[in-house]
Amino acid sequence: MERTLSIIKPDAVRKNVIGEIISRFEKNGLKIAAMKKIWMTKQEAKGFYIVHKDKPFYDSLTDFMSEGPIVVMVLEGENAIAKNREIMGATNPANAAPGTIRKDFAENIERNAVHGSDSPETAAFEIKYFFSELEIF
Ligand code: RTP
Ligand code: MG
Repeated sequence: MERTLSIIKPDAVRKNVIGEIISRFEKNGLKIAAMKKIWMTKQEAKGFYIVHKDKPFYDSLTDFMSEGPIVVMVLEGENAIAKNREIMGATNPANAAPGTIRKDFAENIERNAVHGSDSPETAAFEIKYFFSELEIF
């Protein structure tokens, strides 16, 4: 069993599609091992996306991720990291496959509805950023 961090981003929370997104994870065999709704400060968003600190989109991305509440989850299952990214679809919704979350709910390459860890190392960092081991079941 593998764990990954998933975020429903501010654009999707505002669209009122939290349930529809979670349902796609469950239908694909991923289990919600932990979940909460939070509102990050700009500083907290910058800490979360520290790997992107030198990218041109870092400032805009962290403004977006702190503009409203988000839902953070730990998803658990076989190949959870890859499976979650498959369900999410490509970063840019214009390139996302039909039936993926980003194809159906993302607005553009930045306001793209969901986040998912991209490796075991980032998953470990990202899960710890939001959850204590005592909150994950
Ligand atoms: P994520 O980390 O959110 O799961 O998305 P990802 O792996 O598909 O994309 P990544 O390259 O890690 O980028 C992180 C987030 O930054 C925003 N972004 N904006 N304006 C741009 O060119 C651009 N590129 C990326 C997106 O919100 C992306 O999900
Ligand atoms: Mg990424």
